[in-house]
Amino acid sequence: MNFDNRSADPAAQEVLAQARDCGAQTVWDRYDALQPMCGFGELGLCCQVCYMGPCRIDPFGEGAQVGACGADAHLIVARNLARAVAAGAAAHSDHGRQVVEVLRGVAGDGASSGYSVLNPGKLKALAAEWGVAGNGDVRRLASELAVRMEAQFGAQRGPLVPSLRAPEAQRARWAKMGITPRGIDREIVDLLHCSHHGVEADPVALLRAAMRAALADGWGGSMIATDAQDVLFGGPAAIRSRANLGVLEEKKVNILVHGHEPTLSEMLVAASRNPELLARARQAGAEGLNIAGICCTANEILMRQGMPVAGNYLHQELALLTGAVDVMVVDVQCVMPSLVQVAACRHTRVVTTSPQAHIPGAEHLEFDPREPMAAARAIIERAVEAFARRDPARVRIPRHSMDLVAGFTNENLPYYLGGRFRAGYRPLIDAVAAGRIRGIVAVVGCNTPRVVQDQHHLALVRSLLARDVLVVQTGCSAIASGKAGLLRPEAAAELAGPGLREVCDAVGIPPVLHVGSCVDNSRILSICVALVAEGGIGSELSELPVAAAAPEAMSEKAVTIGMYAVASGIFTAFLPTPRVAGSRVVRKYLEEDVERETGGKFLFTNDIQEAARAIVAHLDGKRQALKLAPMLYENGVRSSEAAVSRVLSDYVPPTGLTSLGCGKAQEQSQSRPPES
Ligand code: MSK
Repeated sequence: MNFDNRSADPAAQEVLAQARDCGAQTVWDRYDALQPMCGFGELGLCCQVCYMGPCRIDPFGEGAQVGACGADAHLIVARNLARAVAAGAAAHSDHGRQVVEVLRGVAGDGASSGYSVLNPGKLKALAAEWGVAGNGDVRRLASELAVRMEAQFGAQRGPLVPSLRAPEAQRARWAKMGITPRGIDREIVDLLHCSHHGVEADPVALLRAAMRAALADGWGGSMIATDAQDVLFGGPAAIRSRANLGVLEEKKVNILVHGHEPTLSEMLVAASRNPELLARARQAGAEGLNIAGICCTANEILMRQGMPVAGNYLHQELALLTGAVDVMVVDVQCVMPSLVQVAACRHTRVVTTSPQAHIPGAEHLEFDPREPMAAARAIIERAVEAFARRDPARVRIPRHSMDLVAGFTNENLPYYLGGRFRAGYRPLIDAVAAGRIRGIVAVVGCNTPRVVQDQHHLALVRSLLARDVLVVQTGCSAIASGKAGLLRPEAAAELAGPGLREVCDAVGIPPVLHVGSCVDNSRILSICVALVAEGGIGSELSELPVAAAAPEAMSEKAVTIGMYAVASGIFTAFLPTPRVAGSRVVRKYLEEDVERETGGKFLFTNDIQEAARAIVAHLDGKRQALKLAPMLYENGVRSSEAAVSRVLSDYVPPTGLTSLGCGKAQEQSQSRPPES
């Protein structure tokens, strides 16, 4: 058994073979043991919102067609989906709230005095946007901004301040539909209320309420999280690193961070450079301290610090099975409760840190943002102690790791795309208008054992690149591309169509841009806003030649992200099909009718080739509507000499960016745009 039916990643296949040999169970084993899964549940037809049930609707029309209360299949499917959206919005937005609390404490009110503002430029820009006046005292400004941001969670009336960044035409659509997001918490509570037994009985009205809550996440909680993190920890810049299990180091103390919030992980990175702690590691026989990450905490410290990524969602157990992880420290979201059992096969300590997330059997060291360095030190001390107990004979680290470049944002992209003297989105828009780049597609989201790990992500991204589509990525999808080498500048020459390759070669960027973690999907919205603002390829998001895809969606947050993308006017392919197949009303609304209202729509499918074809057709349709030039190359052949653009003629690359090609010296590893 070579496990290629479980993962497309050779490192994962290697560790899965080790797991079989030592009898360790992983998510794939548990998933297989659950087959066949409940067909009612898969179709979304099982209702558990009251205690008359659970009720289930017979999809073949022979048995019950309504629940005990009279709810039909369409209402039940819509209610289940709405509740997933509420949970996803709550998770992202609560992450945002935690970071804002830390930002408020920067002024020294006792809540989180261990942090400071590392990005005063962004702080001042945000203060101007939010109407915060100040006398130049950065700490005061940060505190005032945080107070305003906090108020967005409890606000009763909208619109949310960050949602005003959306183009006017898009906001007019929301107003007409009655889905302009008000307060973040209010929309989540409203949706839970509407989907309670005996409240909203119109499935389409419920889906509109779900869109409003999702918008409160995308243009509210998530956007606030991204902004507050950038203010506290610095705006990312293009940076080199490596990804996959091979980043674990046999001779060093390995600490893996996993989850989503960067507040502790940033401190761990700082503590890992502390000479005293390094000396302790050496005393224990280690050559140093190695901090790496899983999932979105990894993306956060990758984007800002260049820390290596050990893997995406389905790698969390595999990393422990290498026997090389001394401590896995987790915060919130996407953390499998199984970690403690898997860690028990080795010497690894699992440490939970959030007051919201405990795992029986794990050590709980509750993170206090007033003493972040103390928490980081305590974790490193535990890791050093665990290293001393590590059995070298049981350490088997797959030799797979890949170079990558990450750290692109809506703020620094103009600099990287336009060069030193033409920073802006105009060169990108010119490349799209001239038919060098077909469009821009966001490929985001999780892994799921329902799909061979990474296979959908990689198939879709490769297929889009070949068709001259620039890809932007976040979350575990970005990590999948990182492991496969698609985040290297060289990937343009290897995989991109000739038009995209010309642009990437000239600029020195990879054809796939890593723009961050799950909350950083807000950066993708901001890129779309900037494209509209620059002008020339659409006056609202729904007119742009852009699309989105979640090829291996697992989390409720993925449903929420898809929902706010569609509500923002973006065509979104969602795979595997979520639990909507039991209702033709829900499917028809979300896959067809909603387009007339928001300008966006879903494609639900299990077929990644169908998704790729539909995305390309969508981009071509948008290009046609905008009367853009035909694609300059079709099937690798130059199709129109007339469409020669001026995009690259006077390009002067930003200092250092073209040196981000892999294999170059480490001191060249970060290219930072000028301070704003
Ligand atoms: S971590 S939500 S598995 S992308 Fe953001 Fe990965 Fe999905 Fe979690």
